[in-house]
Amino acid sequence: MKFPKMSSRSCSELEQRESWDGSPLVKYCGCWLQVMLFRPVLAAQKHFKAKSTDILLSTMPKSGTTWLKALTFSIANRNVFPIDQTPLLTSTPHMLVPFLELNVYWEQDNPDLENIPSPRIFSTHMHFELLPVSIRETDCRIIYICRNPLDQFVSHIQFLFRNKFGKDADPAAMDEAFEMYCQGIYSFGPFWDHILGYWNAHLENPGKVLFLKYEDLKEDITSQVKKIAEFLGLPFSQEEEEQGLIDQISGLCSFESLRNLAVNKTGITLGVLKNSSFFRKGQVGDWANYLTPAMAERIKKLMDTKFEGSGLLFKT
Ligand code: PAP
Repeated sequence: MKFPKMSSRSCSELEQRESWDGSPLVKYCGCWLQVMLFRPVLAAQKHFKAKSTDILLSTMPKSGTTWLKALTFSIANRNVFPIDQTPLLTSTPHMLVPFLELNVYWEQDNPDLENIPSPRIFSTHMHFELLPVSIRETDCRIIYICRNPLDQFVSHIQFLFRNKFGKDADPAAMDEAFEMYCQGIYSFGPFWDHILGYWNAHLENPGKVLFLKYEDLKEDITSQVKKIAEFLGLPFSQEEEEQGLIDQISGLCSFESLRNLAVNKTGITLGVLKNSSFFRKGQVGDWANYLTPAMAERIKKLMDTKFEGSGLLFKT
């Protein structure tokens, strides 16, 4: 694999824009990042030392991050915590699986991560091309989940409205956000580069990068839970299957189950985001309630153009 050479240029030398929600963005190696994440991303690139037992969960925001965190934590730790004593009952998935750029390297450039028990599970919204070199060069595994861009856009906008970022939830605000989305100018955009980066990495090395789709998990969670376990080298034994462990994990991590836990109904994450806002509807196709036919057509055309020849298809 060939990767761009990382530079440690200062943010002020790079192209900058204001995001629709008012946050300043910087374009780094073709990826739009919130300016406040530039330093943590560089710190992670410089200092993160991956171990071969590490698991990295990677996503565009609003593509199924919370769900994937709950599932992977449960699958990887199933011999440590019985389902009825899982930390997921009292901690949010985001507390159990920290983001590299938003948690781990947020306050410190070089935190000590050595004593975290294996497997260490981290998450990121970074593009594949921005990942710390050690992640790409060791045997650690990456699980990527993506979601059809129509639902992902709507979910993101509704999340910002719910947390009262940027503009009020009026149609003009939606139009402005939509325009920037189609230009790829928003935090961790453009979606096509984000998705294609991991898709190509998966095609090149499927044993290292597992590529999942939110819609497939909604359609058949059992097969996807098995797939994750097998990818991690932790397949379910026949005895576990007969005991119904896959159903128990799927049930625990389902939208209804997580949403109804007290820990996910109250409190905040990252200082400002309501925990409840991570559980809105959890459906495929909710975009139809928000996007006009013309808007939907524009995103579909973008998908056709950008994903042409990649073999990537989305259920919308
Ligand atoms: P993040 O990237 O900011 O962490 P993320 O968890 O990817 O957010 O996105 C939240 C979306 O996943 C919400 O979608 P919606 O706005 O269309 O409703 C949320 O409802 C959905 N979600 C959260 N947990 C689950 C789950 N257990 N099953 C299915 N969908 C879920």
